[in-house]
Amino acid sequence: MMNTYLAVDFGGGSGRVMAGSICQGTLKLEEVYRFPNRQVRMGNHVYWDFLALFDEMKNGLRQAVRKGYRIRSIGIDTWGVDFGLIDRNGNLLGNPVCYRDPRTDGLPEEFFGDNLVRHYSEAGIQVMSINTLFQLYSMKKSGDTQLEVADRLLFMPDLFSYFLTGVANNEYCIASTSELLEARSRTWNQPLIQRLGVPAHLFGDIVMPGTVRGKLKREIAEEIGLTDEVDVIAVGSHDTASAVYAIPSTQVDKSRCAFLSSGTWSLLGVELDEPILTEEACRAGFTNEGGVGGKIRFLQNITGLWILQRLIAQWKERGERCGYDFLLSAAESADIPSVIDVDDKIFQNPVDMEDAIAEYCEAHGQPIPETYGEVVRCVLQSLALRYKQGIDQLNRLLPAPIEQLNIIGGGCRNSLLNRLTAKALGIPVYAGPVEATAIGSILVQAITKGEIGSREDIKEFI
Ligand code: LRH
Repeated sequence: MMNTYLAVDFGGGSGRVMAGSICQGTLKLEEVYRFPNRQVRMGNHVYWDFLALFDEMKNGLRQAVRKGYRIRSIGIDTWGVDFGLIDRNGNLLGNPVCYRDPRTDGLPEEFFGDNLVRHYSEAGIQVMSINTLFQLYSMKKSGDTQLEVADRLLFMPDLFSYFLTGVANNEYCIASTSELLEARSRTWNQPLIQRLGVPAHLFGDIVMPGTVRGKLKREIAEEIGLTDEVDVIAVGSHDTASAVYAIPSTQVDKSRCAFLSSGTWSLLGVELDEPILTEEACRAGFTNEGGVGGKIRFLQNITGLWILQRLIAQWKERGERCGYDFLLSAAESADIPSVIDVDDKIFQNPVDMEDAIAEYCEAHGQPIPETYGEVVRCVLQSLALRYKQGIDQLNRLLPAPIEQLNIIGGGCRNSLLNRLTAKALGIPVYAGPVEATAIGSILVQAITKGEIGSREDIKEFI
């Protein structure tokens, strides 16, 4: 029987467990289980429901066991920046707060004032109010008592892995999204942590992708019906890091090939060996996030299909007819000139996304999209133009211009958006693989287990 690696991938809207096996230079992939991930508003905050997510993950693992896979390891990836705090007895001190919570509004300006460029030359991270740094700053400011008793800070994939293994550590790629690492040394930025005023002991050992975090706890193995010992492996545990690791081999020189990891967010950039920490990169909103193999993901965080996802959810709640295919074909034939700035704060977490779009268009003297088709067309063409702006900015920062774009992740199924992007960019655009994140996670696990030597072994296939 073939060795199977499980990728547990948590996204902003849903999570899933994928099973992957390497078979004669190809990868067999199956989605074993999928479950929803909801943000819960309670009191003054927006939370993730960690307990429900943990339970659903176990349901997915149990399902994989039932299917008879020979499971060798598990790897966890999630969205960036969010975290949980545990006390010295290993108990979770409250539900992780969602990065869309407004508690960090205005804090980057307050924290850095005029020192932004200097800070960027060390951290290299796009300063966004959602980043862990500002979440901690807001907790500090409000006198959050969790900070007084917290022993360790664990980013979401670290937290899931901790409760699976009992081992607490911080994986490099996800830690890099915090804005609390030094980009070059790839270690904690101690002076910044000191300035922030939170205890240094919160930040633990940084492990690289490919490190075995620990064995799956016996009681969990029993609970899901597993008799074999299984490793929990640190993969590129930031979802984008795993996705970028799975980018297919390309016809053009790699340095001229950009990626767009398309989902709730659009992550647009290139893979580099070393960070770019210049003022120009800072001003253009680029981030130097950690990649698998110590690489740097030099990219922009762009608000992606979130706007469309919210619109669809909202229309569904109202009982309106709005399947994805129907909406895309309506958008295909719609004709509306309006363009929104997808990164405008107004779209971060509005109560009503359609109203937010109307408000934006009105404020900017543009026609308000009325029909489903017009609203969706407006969103998609705005995204395509934003990608064009991102590629132009990349071209100004890199030694040679980008000649090809690879769109990976679930969003690359949106063929209208792909075409609008290709038209805006004027370079070849390739779509796929949809399952890049799971593939990247499974590749790291298979390499760690010694089944393949490197990602190049199956890159042809990808
Ligand atoms: C996309 C993503 C992105 C950001 C955001 C918070 O899922 O990971 O790279 O970090 O979530």
